[in-house]
Amino acid sequence: MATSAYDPNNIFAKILRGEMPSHKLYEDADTFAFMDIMPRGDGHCLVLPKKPSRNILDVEHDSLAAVMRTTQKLARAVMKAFSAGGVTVQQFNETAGGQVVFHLHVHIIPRFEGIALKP
Ligand code: DGP
Repeated sequence: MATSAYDPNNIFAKILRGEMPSHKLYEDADTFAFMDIMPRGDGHCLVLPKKPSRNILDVEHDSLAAVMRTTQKLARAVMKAFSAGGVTVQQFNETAGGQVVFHLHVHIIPRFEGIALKP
């Protein structure tokens, strides 16, 4: 799979190392979740594996499974917390795929009937 190398100085790696602040929502042995700094809707948050992975193209299966377990847990939690009618789960890979920060992350965005996401 032809992807670039993982850059240990990407912004999410710094957040994981505690070198940059974040609004933490959840943490376990394998994953970390925090609020998105540019929310596309109320309650927009991100789930990351702690292990370095650039995106879905290079992530190890155990790490990916852990991210999806946490994604399900948080999707249920934010839907309840925001009394949302649904939830959008999104994930971008490489620049052409819309990825901006190159540490794997999953977006969780609570959704409300008739309300579009901010661009
Ligand atoms: P993408 O790689 O396209 O999935 O977008 C990266 C997302 O990360 C975008 O929604 C904004 C968010 N983001 C970027 N920098 C920071 C940061 O320093 N802190 C937080 N909490 N979120 C960030």
